[in-house]
Amino acid sequence: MAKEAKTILDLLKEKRVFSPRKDFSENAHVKSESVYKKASRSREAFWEGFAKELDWYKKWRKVLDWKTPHSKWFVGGKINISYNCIDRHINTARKNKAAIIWEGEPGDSRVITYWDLYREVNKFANVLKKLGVKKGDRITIYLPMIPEAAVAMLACARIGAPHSVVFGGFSADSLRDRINDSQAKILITSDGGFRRGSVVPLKKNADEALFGAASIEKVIVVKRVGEKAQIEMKEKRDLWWHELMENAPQYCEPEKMDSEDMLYILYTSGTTGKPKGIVHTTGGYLVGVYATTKWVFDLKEEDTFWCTADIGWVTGHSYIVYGPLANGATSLMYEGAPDYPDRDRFWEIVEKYGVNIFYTAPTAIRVFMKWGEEYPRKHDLSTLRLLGSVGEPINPEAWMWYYVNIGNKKCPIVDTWWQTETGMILITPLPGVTKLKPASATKPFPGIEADVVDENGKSIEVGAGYLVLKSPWPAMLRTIYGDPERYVQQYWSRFPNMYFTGDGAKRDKDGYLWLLGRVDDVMNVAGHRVSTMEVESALVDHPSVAEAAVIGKTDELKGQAISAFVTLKESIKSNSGLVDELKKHVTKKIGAIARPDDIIFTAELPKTRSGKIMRRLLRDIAEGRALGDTTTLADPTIVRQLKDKYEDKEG
Ligand code: 7RM
Repeated sequence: MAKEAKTILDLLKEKRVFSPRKDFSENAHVKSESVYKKASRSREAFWEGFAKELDWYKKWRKVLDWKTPHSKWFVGGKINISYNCIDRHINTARKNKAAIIWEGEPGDSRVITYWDLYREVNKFANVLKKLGVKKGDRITIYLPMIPEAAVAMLACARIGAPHSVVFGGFSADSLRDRINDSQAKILITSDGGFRRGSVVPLKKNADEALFGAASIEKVIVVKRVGEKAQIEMKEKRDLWWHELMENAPQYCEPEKMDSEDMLYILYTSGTTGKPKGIVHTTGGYLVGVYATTKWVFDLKEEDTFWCTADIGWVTGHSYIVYGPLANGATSLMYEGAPDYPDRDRFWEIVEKYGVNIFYTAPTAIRVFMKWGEEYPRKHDLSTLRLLGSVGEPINPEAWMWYYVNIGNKKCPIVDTWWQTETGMILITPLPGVTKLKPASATKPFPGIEADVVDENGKSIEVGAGYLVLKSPWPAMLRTIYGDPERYVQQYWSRFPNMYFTGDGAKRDKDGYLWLLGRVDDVMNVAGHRVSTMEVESALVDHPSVAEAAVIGKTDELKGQAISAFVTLKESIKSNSGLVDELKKHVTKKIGAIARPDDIIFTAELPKTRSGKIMRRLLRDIAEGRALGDTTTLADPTIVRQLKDKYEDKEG
């Protein structure tokens, strides 16, 4: 316990408060706390106000239809998201404004104006239609961070074909599972992508995934790396993006989507081995991301907004593509790693494009901290006026480092809490009004009813408990694709009439929220969600492994690192070669983000008398704590032996 308690205590001791600067507040979209009161007086009227700033084909009859746990927003409304992200800007002064500024890893770059985006999206929507894609057909996108990824998403949205973007770092097996779960008809990929000077073989992975993914009829391939990747184009199945685009017609009428028509599926890790296909719909999602992009980031017409996430995660969906473009903003997109070719790559990009708003993850900030101030100091970062953080709890030290070294003590930091499921930011400061406390995500966004509750669902005024949401919000997930019961069971069963987030949180006497990390079997590794069960299944899939238990161990840089405790089949002898082999096996099954840092072989795993693996004890062992209560164990000596073994390994 000692270690965990210390971090929480540190948080509780945190006393510094940073009030918004006067010059920032005076010019901010939100200048006064009265928005909170106004929103809580009528949440529906509050969200409706944002909906009215968008373009609808047909107005909604009703803002919200709520039958717990199912919500419908802007009922009866008809809208198209690609129209709202593109068409409505091209008859304004934004026509030739940069919509996407793209920086490739090797240093190539493209500036895509709203007009350019309009042309590309229309043409690609026509390409999809010509290949027989109809409203409702699912399309899988497996691309690097290149503009075509955004074009493909928006083209899908234009014709009403839900996209399912799969992160380019996922393996062939993971891609196959996601294709099969969604029964996608088309796969969009590229010959490869660049990562730290080498080529990620996306097309090769895709080919492998397609053995056993029969729903895919056509594969569209973007040429990104050219000769640097050896790829094979399968006749009749594989088509080049650029060839299809050559003769595609210039205009494609947007599909008039119902507010509740599906916009996308995005897979995320849950507490079982099988990722969940989170379903987002059209009207409410757009209103939610539009509103939060505008208010949380205080987004202005002239801003260059850079969110460093990958498009394969929800942060990329909501805050690289849909939120910024719905606001007519300039969104920066970067293909590569933060340390390639050197550790100042991010700051070089901020300087090169005069980035004003910068949104990244604590794990990246902690790595920058380790690399040292010299890297940001090499560059002029004076254009920055607001910083954001997302993906995991940020520690006060990292917050302060970010505030001083990147923000030059003048930029507010918005620590934004949300999830794939929430679709939009839900807990966050409003930069023009909220007093910041380093490492607190502060307060629910106006109109959001979050609470901290105990085991019985009773609200805890001041203290720690479970984070729940007590009323619906526009961008909330509607269901889990193909598994409506799991939706109810997963999110709405733990506490009656409340959405359970899976996170722990503490509320202080000022009503500020401090996120404490997951309380379920989901790990957070460098800002990525990884399920312990998924890694366990991958390990057990190896012929030498009998049983595996996986835990997230506190890690200074990554937040959590993966430790695996493995029992081998009787005939197998452990050896260091096998450790590497198992790590490789997990990488192959899931992807590099799930690769265990430690693998410890053990003759047995600590289990309760009813056969449940005691992960808490494994965590104690991995984090070097005194062993807690072991009385419920079937065989307490196992833990002692394991602990000795672990400490031997560390020493
Ligand atoms: C946006 C995203 C969701 C999980 C969530 C939390 C953790 C995210 C914060 C955070 C503390 C934050 N979607 N999390 N943001 N924890 N402070 N500001 O990350 O679906 O991939 O992950 O991430 O545990 O439940 S996600």
